[in-house]
Amino acid sequence: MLKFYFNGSPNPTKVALLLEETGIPYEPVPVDTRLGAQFKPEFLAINPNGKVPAIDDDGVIVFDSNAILLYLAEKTGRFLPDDTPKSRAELLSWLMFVASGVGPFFGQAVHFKHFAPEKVDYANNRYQYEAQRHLTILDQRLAKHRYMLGDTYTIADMGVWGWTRLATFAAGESVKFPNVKRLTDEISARPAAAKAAALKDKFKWKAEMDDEARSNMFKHLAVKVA
Ligand SMILES: N[C@@H](CCC(=O)N[C@@H](CS)C(=O)NCC(=O)O)C(=O)O
Repeated sequence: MLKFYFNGSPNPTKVALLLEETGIPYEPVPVDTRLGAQFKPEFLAINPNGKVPAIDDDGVIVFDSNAILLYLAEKTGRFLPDDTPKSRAELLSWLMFVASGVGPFFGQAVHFKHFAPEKVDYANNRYQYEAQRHLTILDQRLAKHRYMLGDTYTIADMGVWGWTRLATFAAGESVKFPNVKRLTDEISARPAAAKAAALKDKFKWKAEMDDEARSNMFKHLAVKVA
């Protein structure tokens, strides 16, 4: 059975959504990153990058959330746009936009807004700006199309949803993106999304963001490289 290495954060949750949408049987394997489980040799053998999500699909290993979305969508033939060069180009473009833009910039926006041990105005402003810039691009796209790729719900929407369900946490209460909210709310109302979001509640996790958690999640605190 497919093993799904995960925690309750955005990148694994978008993969949980696709697993639930497709109904693929899977065994969830919790990786408590606050306890440093991502650095155990057995997990690094699955993902040398030491991050969740990753899957082991009967010996086929895939890591990085958007790679997993594409792998599973292509394997099942589901949640993909039309099989034309134009549609595939759009899928790859928006999926990579999520992978290289939305994910990393939202991740840093959350870090500097909520978790950085010291307040750094420059970094906070830069990543808030970038998070909001990416949201603006998504919002403009969704003003013209029901879904990211047009009329069909695809893995590009799932990739977006993983992060936009936390848009307020990442970018602040005062930031309003009505079209992004419409899509996010529509997906969140799907039974598969409720199951994906609830998956983490079946396991026990370290709740405190204390010195132990910081030492596991923010390894740079212990070294001076610049
Ligand atoms: N590019 C990766 C990023 C994965 C990622 O950053 N995962 C976070 C949770 S959302 C993680 O495992 N953090 C633990 C750590 O950095 O030690 C993806 O899209 O899957």
